Amino acid sequence: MPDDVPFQSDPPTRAGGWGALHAVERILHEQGALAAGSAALLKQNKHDGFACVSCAWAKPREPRTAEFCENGAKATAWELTGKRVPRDLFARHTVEDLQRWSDLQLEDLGRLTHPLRWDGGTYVEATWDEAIDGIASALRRLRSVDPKATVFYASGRASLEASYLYQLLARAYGNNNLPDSSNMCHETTSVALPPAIGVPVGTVTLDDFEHCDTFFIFGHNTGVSSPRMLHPLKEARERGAKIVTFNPLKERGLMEFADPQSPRQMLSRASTTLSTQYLQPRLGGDRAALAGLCKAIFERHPEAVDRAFIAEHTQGARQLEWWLATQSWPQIEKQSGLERADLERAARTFADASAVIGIYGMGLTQHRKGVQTVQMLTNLLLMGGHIGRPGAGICPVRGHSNVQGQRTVGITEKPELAPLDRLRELYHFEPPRDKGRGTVETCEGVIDGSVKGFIGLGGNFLRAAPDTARLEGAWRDLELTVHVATKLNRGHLFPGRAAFILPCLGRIEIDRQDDIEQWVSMEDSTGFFHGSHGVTRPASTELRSEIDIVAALAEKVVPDVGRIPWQTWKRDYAQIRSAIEATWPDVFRDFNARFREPGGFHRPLPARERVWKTPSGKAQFLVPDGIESPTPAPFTFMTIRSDNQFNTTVYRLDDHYRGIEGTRDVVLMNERDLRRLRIAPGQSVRVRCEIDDGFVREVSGLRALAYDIPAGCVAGYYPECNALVPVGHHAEGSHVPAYKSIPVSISLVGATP
Ligand SMILES: Nc1nc2c(c(=O)[nH]1)N[C@H]1C(S)=C(S)[C@@H](COP(=O)(O)OP(=O)(O)OC[C@H]3O[C@@H](n4cnc5c(=O)[nH]c(N)nc54)[C@H](O)[C@@H]3O)O[C@H]1N2
Ligand SMILES: Nc1nc2c(c(=O)[nH]1)N[C@H]1C(S)=C(S)[C@@H](COP(=O)(O)OP(=O)(O)OC[C@H]3O[C@@H](n4cnc5c(=O)[nH]c(N)nc54)[C@H](O)[C@@H]3O)O[C@H]1N2
Ligand SMILES: [Mo]
Repeated sequence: MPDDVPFQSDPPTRAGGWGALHAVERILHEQGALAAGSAALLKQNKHDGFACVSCAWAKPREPRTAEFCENGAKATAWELTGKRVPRDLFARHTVEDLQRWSDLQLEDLGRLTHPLRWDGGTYVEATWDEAIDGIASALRRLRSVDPKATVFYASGRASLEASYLYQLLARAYGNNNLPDSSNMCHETTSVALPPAIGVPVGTVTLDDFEHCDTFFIFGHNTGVSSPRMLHPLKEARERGAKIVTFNPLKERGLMEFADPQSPRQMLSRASTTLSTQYLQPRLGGDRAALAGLCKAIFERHPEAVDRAFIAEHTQGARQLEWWLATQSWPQIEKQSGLERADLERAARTFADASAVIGIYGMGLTQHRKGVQTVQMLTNLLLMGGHIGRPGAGICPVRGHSNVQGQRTVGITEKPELAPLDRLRELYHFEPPRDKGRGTVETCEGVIDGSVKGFIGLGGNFLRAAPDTARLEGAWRDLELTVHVATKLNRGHLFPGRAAFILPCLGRIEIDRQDDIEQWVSMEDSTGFFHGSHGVTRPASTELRSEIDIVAALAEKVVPDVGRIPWQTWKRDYAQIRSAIEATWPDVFRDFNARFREPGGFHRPLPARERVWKTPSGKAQFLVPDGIESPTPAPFTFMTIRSDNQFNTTVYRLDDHYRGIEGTRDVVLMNERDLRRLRIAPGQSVRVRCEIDDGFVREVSGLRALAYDIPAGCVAGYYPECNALVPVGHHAEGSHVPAYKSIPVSISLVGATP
C-alpha cells in the first residue's frame, strides 16, 4: 500500500450543520470579501435583493433571514472577491504556461477588469472602443462569407433581458446557432416532457412541497447541487413524509441534514434523516428500476393505479401495462443492479402515498437513454395520477440560475421553439428558419472547421463540453473567439486568430445606466420569474453590463437589420421587459408591474391544470425501447461534482462530503474491483475510453480510491475527466453528452512502491 493515501478521510455524517457555517466564513475571508460579502448575503434571494448566482432552486415568497446555503454563499464570495487579475499577467506568462494552471488557480486570480485583445502572441489590454470595433469588424467579415458559421453560446446565468437581446442578435446576424449550457444538462427534460405532458419544464412549485407526502429522488445530489431544497424536504420529513432515493453513490446530503438555521439542531448536533429508503442502482440502471416499480404497482397494487385519471386524461396506459408484463424480474434486477424485494418495497411506499413528487437531475439526463428514463418517471407519476394535483408532480432540478429562463426567452437552436413570426412583426426583419447548432453540433463544427466564430455569453464552453483534447486541438483554428466573462478560465486560453475577452458586471453588482439603477430578472426551476438588482459596488469602473455589451455589438454588427431599438434598450432595461412581454404576452403579462413581487410570478403551466398540450390533447404514457443499461466495458464511468465547485469553477480541491481532501485527481472504485485488478488504494491509474472511433481518449495519473459504489461503476471529477467523453456519445433525442456513462478500462500506471 503506498504510504500517501491520507487524502481520504471519514466524511461528515450529515450535511449542513456547523461545517457549512465554517466553510462560508473561510471562503469570505480567503477572498477578501468578508465585509461586502456578509452584507450582500442578507440580500440574497430576497425580493428587494438579488437572485443567487449559484443554482436555480425556487425562491420562497417569505424568505428566511438567511435565504442562502453554503454553496450560494461561496458563489457570492467568489464574485465579490477582493482579488483582481494582475494587469501584467499576460506579460509575465504565455497562454501555454497558463494552460498548465488548474481551473482553481485561474479563477482564483480574481475578477477580470479590462477588455483584452489577442495580438497574435499574447493578450493585451484594449479600450472598450477598440474591442467592440475589432469584434464587430470580424463578425461582419464572417457574416459576409457565411452567417451560419458563427455560434452564440449562453451559459445559463445571464438575465432574461440580456438573453432576449442575445437571441435577437444571433437571429439578426442570420442564424439560430444558440447553444446553451442546457444542451449539456436538462435538454433531455425539454425533449422528454412535451410529448408526455405537453410542457418542457417541471410542474411543481414550493407549495406542492408542503403538501407532498412521498418524494422519489433520482440522480440528483440535492445537498450539494440545490441545498436550499433540503429545507422543504426536512420539513416534509418532520411531518412524516417519505423519501425514496435512487443514486449509485451514498450522497451525504441525501442521508442526513442538520439545518444551520435551526438553533435546536445546531446546539444539540441533531439532524434529520432524509432518505427513508436508499437504493444504489448501476449507472444508467434507472430505466430498468422504473420499469420494476411500474410493474410492481400494476401487478401488486392495483388500488394505487388511478384508473379514473387514466381514463379521462391519458393515452397509452394499456400498451405500457402489456409491455411491463413482458419484462422479467431477473432482467430488471440485472439491468438496474437492484433487488426485486427493494423495488417492491419502494413500490409499496408509492402505493401508500397520497401525493408524490418525482425529483431528478443529471443522474437521469446525462445518459444515452436519458429521454426514455425521464419518460419512465413520468409514466410512474401518471399511473398514480400524480401530475396536475396539489402536492404532486414532476420536478427536474435545473442547474444554472437562469438556464430555464434563457430557453423561455428564445435562446434555442430549434427554430420551432422560437416565436419567429412574432419577431418578424415586431422588428421588421426575416429571422432565419433553419435549425441552428446545439452544443454537440458546435463541437462537431469546430472540429471539422465549419464553425469559424464563437461568442460565449458567460461560461467555459471548451472546458464543459465533451472531448476536451480534440476540441482544444481545433479551437485555435477559429477565426474569432469572444468571451464575455467575470473570471479568467481555461477556455479563454485557446484564442482564435482574432480573440477578445470582455469583462462584465456580475449580477450582485450595481448596474447603472444613464445614472439610473437597473433591475433584471430570472426564471427559477419551478417556473417563477423574479426581479434582481445588484447590491455592491462593481469590481472595477471599467466593467460593462452584459446588456450593454450585447447591444453595443449589435449596433455595430447588424445596424441595418430590421428596426431594433438597441440604444433604448441598453439605457432602460424596463423597455426590454416590455419587448419580452410583447413577444410572449401570455407568459409575461404585466411583466414590469409584477416581476418585483415577493416570490415572483408564475408562468402559465397547462399540465398543472391537467390541460395537456400534446398532439392528442391527453397525457401520454410512453413505452421505452428496452431496459438495458450500459454494458460495463469493463467499467462504466461517471463524472461527478464536489461540494467545492460550481461546474468548472472550483473553489477548493476538497470534496468534503465524500471525505476526499486536497485533490481532484482521483477515481472512485468498488473495493472488489480494486482487488480484482490488484490495485491498491492510492495507486495511480490510467482511465481509457473504450469507444473505438479511431481516437484514443485517456486520462492518466488518477489515484484509485475505494468507495461505496456498485461494482463495475467508477466515478471521477468533471471537468478534469471530460477528455474521456467522445463528442458523439450523447443522449438519444436530446444530444446531451452521456457524461454519466462512459465505457472505460482502467489500468495501473507504472507500479507505485
Ligand atoms: N454546488 C454546486 N451546485 C450546483 C452545480 C455545481 O457544480 N455545484 N451545478 C449546477 C448545475 S449547472 C446543475 S445542472 C446541477 C447539477 O446537479 P445534479 O443534478 O445533482 O448533478 P451531478 O452532481 O452531476 O450528479 C447528480 C447525481 O447523479 C448521480 N448519478 C449519476 N449517474 C446516475 C444514474 O445512472 N442513476 C442515478 N439514479 N443517479 C446517478 C450521481 O451520483 C450524483 O449524485 O447543479 C447546479 N448546482
Ligand atoms: N463531464 C461533465 N461535463 C459537464 C457536466 C457534467 O456533469 N459532467 N455538466 C454539464 C452542465 S450540467 C453544465 S450546465 C455545463 C456548464 O457549462 P458552463 O456554463 O459553460 O460553465 P461554467 O463553469 O458554469 O462557467 C464558468 C465561467 O462563467 C463565467 N461567469 C461567471 N459569472 C458570470 C456572469 O455573471 N456573466 C458572465 N458573462 N460570465 C460569468 C466565469 O468566467 C466562469 O469562469 O457543463 C456541462 N459539462
Ligand atoms: Mo447544468
